[in-house]
Amino acid sequence: MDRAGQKVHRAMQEATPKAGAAYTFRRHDNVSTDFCTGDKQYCSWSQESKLMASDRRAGDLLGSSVSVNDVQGTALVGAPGAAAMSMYKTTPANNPHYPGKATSVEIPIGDFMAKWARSGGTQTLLPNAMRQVLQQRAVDASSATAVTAAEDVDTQPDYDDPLVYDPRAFDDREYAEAGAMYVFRRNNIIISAGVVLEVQNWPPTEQMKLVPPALRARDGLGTSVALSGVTAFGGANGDDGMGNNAGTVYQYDIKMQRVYFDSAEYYATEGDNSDVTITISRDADYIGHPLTVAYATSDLTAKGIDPLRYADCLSMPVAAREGCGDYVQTSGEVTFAVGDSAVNFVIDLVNDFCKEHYSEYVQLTLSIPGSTALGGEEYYAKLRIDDDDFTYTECTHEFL
Ligand SMILES: [Ca+2]
Ligand SMILES: [Ca+2]
Ligand SMILES: [Ca+2]
Repeated sequence: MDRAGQKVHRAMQEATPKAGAAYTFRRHDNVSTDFCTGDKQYCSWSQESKLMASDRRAGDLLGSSVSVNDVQGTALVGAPGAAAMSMYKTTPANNPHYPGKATSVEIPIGDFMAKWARSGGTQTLLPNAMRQVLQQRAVDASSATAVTAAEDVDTQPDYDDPLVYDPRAFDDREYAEAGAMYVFRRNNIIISAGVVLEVQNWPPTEQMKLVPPALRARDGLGTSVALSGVTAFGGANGDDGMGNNAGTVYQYDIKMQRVYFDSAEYYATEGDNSDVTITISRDADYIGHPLTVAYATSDLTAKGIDPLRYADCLSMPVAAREGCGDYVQTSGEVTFAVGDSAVNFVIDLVNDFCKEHYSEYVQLTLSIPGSTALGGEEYYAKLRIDDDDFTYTECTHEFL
């Protein structure tokens, strides 16, 4: 702006435009940080914090909806523009990853669902979104061909981008605008004998990220949110479950905000430990309530086998164990009874006589029963399995 007398504002270019944020403010006595208990004229408001998603990306629109429970110190914030992401904060790759290497398998589910899951002989994490995108690509490609055939160069869309034509190329439309909900948790005020020792504060990134398993591109989870006690609701008005954009609402019990893995990394030694016990704890706030949490393992570098295979392997001499992996895939639910501050689950480990160069890692995740793995540092842990076979040779069989 060049108008005389007007200030010119210039802002830095943002790295993540429209990622969004939510701000918290606190009302306090205008000469101290104490609660304002007198007349309003003696109160003032201060900004406490700026809340942002740890995996923020441009266009997430975090803050499109907000709900706060001031008593427990929880804020639920919607980000309807967020793309669906893996727990490693990356957008999953599109399938098939490698031309010619994808294999079609029979899926033991109903024909209708199976058609969703198979798009051109491929499987995908987000089947319906994949199908929509493939259909859209076909439309794009045929309209581009038609325009080219008519030699009407002026109206030809910009199809320089090879993504449009290559069915195997990465296409972020498969994951766009799925939406997400983030739970932020306040560190509460510390008061001693009526004196505020430390004012309440909010860590700037989320305690947990909530994403339901059925979420797909353009569902818009977090268009609206509501929090009542520990019950959280999130609207996803683009959900197609009951018809195109019919919408849906998800409900969560977020007592999980007070639960955590005891350790970021557990460890065990093959041979020494036939299993490893994983402890999950919770803080005192909800100890008067029972709480069921779900847990699961997944392969990082370690290879998991199922319990049937494990039974086979256990019946073989250690020297003969081939294709027995490193550990037994484990998932389930465990319940904190009233008064329990810790619960356990056990992962069985496999011993063999194969030397391995590196320690193996297993990913451990927690979830609210029915949800996907929760996002948030306290809900992720790793199990490291150390090899004990340094006096043996490396094995050549598969699935080590
Ligand atoms: Ca061993
Ligand atoms: Ca070994
Ligand atoms: Ca191994």
